[in-house]
Amino acid sequence: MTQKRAFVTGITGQDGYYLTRLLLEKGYDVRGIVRRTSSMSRRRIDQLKDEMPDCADRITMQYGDVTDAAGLIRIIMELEPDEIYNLAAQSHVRVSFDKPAYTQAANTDGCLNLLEAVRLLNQRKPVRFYQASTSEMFGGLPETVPQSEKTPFHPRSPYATAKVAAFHHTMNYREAYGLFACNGILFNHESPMRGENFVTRKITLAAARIKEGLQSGIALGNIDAQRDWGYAADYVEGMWMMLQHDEPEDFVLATGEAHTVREFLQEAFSRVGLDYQDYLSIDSHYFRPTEVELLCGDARKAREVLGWEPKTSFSELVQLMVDHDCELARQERAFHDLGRPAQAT
Ligand code: NAP
Ligand code: G4F
Repeated sequence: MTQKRAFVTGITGQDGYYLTRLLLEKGYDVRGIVRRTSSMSRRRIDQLKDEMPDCADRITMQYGDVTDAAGLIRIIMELEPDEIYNLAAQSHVRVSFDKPAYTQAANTDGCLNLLEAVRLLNQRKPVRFYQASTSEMFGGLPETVPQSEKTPFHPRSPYATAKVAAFHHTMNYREAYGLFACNGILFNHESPMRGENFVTRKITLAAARIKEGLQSGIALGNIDAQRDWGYAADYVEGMWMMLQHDEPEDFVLATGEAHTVREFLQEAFSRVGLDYQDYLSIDSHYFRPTEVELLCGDARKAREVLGWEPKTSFSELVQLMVDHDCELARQERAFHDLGRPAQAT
């Protein structure tokens, strides 16, 4: 059998790391695009290459941006991938209120640009497309819980409205042109690879650094919001399963359990033997003009049709993130100690 080729946008992000790892394990060649920035943003993929040296030659990166339609068409027509995973996005909800137009360009137009390229390639050879849709599209109104594929959308941020448009573009290209195009409606998923300004990682880094004496406190916004948090490594498996299914369909991936940010804090700080209340301050800067109060998903369809299930519990997730960040904090501490003048005895 010939080796499968996957094209991944957003390969330098959290999910890009876990999805690429999974695809390499399954024998794929993986091509990713990376934005040109003044300093390199390939930290996670460089780490992956170190972790899987035997597979490193099956990852190729090239410059590209999902807002550059012509560039995408050129790359995709040259590469002729079997599967395309569109993970690229301005993915921070709070930031989307400050950068609404850019968020729409990356999150909606980026998806549309890719769908056009997929439509062209599909005339030459079959190709399967995954769109990273999100539970944010539901808006988290308590009367909609638990949210499934049938729950109406009520987007409450520029991020979510842009993702709703991309969701509909994906569905429309499937219906209009017969493309194999799926939306994965993923609830929050976290890991040690999570960006530092999402609430879970902000908390686990703070707990670890406070424990090592590297930080004195943590400032947060709404700690009563509830999220359905799973482990990113489990969720990328679901993305891949969607593209192996016989029919292109949309699926929710979730754990079905909701926890408040406060509970996450409590669990993370107690893992390092601290009481979060001694270190927490509330800062209005982190509140959003409209909040998504309660996300809790119903992933029955993915379980029954794909056989997908999350494998990692809330407590296990918090523990693995805190333990990872404690190791980072110890290294940071050791580095600082090296630079200190020796104490006079
Ligand atoms: P992430 O860590 O923020 O990664 C986003 C990726 O998109 C990064 O590689 C980023 O590149 C890239 N990107 C941003 N703008 C781009 C552009 N214009 N052109 C090309 N690449 C661009 O996000 P994630 O957590 O891995 O999430 C992956 C996808 O799933 C996103 O679409 C997100 O909206 C969606 N999603 C995430 C979750 C979740 O809980 N994690 C849940 C539902 C849906 P740089 O490295 O250069 O910034
Ligand atoms: O960690 P968050 O920023 O994630 P949010 O907004 O749920 O979005 C993430 O999950 C979505 C899936 O549902 C993805 F589509 C999206 O791309 C992203 O990955 O915030 C979680 C909650 C919010 O209610 C927020 O108001 O935590 C609250 N929060 C409280 N203090 C904070 C903070 N969030 C952040 N980022 N920083 C704070 O200091």
